[in-house]
Amino acid sequence: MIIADNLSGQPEPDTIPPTPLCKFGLSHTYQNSSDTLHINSFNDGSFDPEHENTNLRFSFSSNPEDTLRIFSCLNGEIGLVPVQMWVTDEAGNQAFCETFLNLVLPSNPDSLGLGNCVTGTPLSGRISTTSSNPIEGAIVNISGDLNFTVVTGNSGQYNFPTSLKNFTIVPSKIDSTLNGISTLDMLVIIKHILGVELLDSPYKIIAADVDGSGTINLTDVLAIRSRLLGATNSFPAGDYIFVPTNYEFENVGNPLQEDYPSIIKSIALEETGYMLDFIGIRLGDINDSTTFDKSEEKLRLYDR
Ligand SMILES: [Ca+2]
Ligand SMILES: [Ca+2]
Ligand SMILES: [Ca+2]
Repeated sequence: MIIADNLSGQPEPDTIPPTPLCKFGLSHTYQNSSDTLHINSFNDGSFDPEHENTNLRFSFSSNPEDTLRIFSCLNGEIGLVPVQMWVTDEAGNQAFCETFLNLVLPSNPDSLGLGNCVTGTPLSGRISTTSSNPIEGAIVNISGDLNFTVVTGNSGQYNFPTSLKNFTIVPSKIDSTLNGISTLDMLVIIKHILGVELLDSPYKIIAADVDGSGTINLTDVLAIRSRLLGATNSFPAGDYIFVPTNYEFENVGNPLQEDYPSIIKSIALEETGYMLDFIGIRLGDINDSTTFDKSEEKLRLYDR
């Protein structure tokens, strides 16, 4: 609609800025290491009040020509990037709205040649048993700026293809077999309960509390027995408990009473020296006799 001026018959000059409407966030999965996006992708029905037929121009900045922007995962543009969408009407009036772009790596960055999309050092760590043997087939989930799931290979190593500022690493492993669990483990626990021979490491104590009760008693022995007899294929506390390798227990003789960590968060890394290794404690295997099949095919999963 054009408003006519009563005296001159000329249209009134347009002094009213457009009403910018941004999409609430846009997600883009990299197809190449650098992708070009047009600002129009962010428009969600912006309009010009009282000048419906005006041609609106959209731009990333106050310069109306600034319509294209190159995003590159090589520059570390991964995750949330703030975006301003400027709207200019024919008379040059401007307004903008703010939104964001979520830049994600595809689920198979290596195959698309995006393996170089790293900013700094990729995250990697090792998961091993209490006696430093590698734990193969542990599932390692990372969440934060990106979400990935990878599986440790036969060296116990895991790698995330990029470094992240904010993340949480959570390992897990399910093993419903009796691998490493035997009557010998029951015997070791019984000796501990009787005070004949106390378990000599915090990891062994955690391994012995298979019902997760926070204490070691006959219930744990019976749970192992029940599993050995085939009555169950799991423990109430799970199959594995993971503890960051460089975590120092406050009381090595009684770790069950403290709130020890089982994940690694980026915010805590400055204290821990950027160590991303874990010790995996096989519940019920107190004498650390679990073996890992080295021939098992390595898995590498992303984005699960
Ligand atoms: Ca206007
Ligand atoms: Ca217990
Ligand atoms: Ca054992």
